[in-house]
Amino acid sequence: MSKGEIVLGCLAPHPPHLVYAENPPQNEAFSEGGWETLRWGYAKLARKLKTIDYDAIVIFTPHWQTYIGTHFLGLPEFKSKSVDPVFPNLFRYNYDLKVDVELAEAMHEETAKAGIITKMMRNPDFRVDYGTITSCHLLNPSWDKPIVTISSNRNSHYYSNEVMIEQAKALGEACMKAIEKSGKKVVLVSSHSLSHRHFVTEAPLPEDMSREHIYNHSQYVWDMKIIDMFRNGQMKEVVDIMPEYTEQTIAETEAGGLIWMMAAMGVPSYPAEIYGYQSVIGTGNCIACWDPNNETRELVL
Ligand code: 2X7
Ligand code: FE2
Repeated sequence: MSKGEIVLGCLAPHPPHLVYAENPPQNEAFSEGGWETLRWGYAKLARKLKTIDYDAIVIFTPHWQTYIGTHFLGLPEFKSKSVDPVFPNLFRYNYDLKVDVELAEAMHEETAKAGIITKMMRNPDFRVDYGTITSCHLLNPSWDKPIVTISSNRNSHYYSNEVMIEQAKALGEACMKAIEKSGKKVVLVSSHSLSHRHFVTEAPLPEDMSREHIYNHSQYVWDMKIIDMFRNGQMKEVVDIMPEYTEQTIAETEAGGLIWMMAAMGVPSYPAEIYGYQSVIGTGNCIACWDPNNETRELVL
């Protein structure tokens, strides 16, 4: 068996507004559109994914929060309705998804070997979070690949951003070992926004784009700084400034997803592909990917 590999790493924000704006048949709410810059960027990245040969999507989500250890989905199928607790008016999504349990178990095993507390989620009634569903739907609307979802252990809250970084690095390296041993080709997804201060009142029509803008200028400047570093292949530097960036912009990087993905990918020094940046209820959202293949990596935006 040949060595498994990561064929792509995606930064895939998950405001449920984006699924709402698409009006897929799985979602019960109806919209008149909105947030096109992000949705069109996602559509372009989804087309790239269709050209890549891969076996599974492995996604790290901040909205499955676990306080004791890191958990992995551990049954072959999860089917239910996922309702966003904050935006039930926008997101009531009927899902039926397949899990690569073999890969999830291999990651669980390597994670335990690295000394991290970890558990498989075997409850058939477990409701999959909207972060997983939104990012996976927008990257692969046909849902024709199995997924592995990884929970976010709340290290930043229990300890500090620095502890979160150490744990996320160890988790990323453990997942990489499992992928290599599995012989599979895997797409990694780090599901989150960048800056995360947001409005606390909703416009009468949520998709009214005349009401959408970044929450404040300083978090916009921080986001642009980070995205510039993505473009320039400075991921080591991004990891270094992550505690300060996260604190200054209350970024959703606090859950550890980006560090996990970068550690698994050996902290890339090549440029990221950028597919778009837009605010959703004032938060900063960037769609980006890291393509380890020199021949297919593009300058997108
Ligand atoms: O989970 C989210 C988010 N990260 C950003 C914006 C809006 C809603 O939900
Ligand atoms: Fe979120």
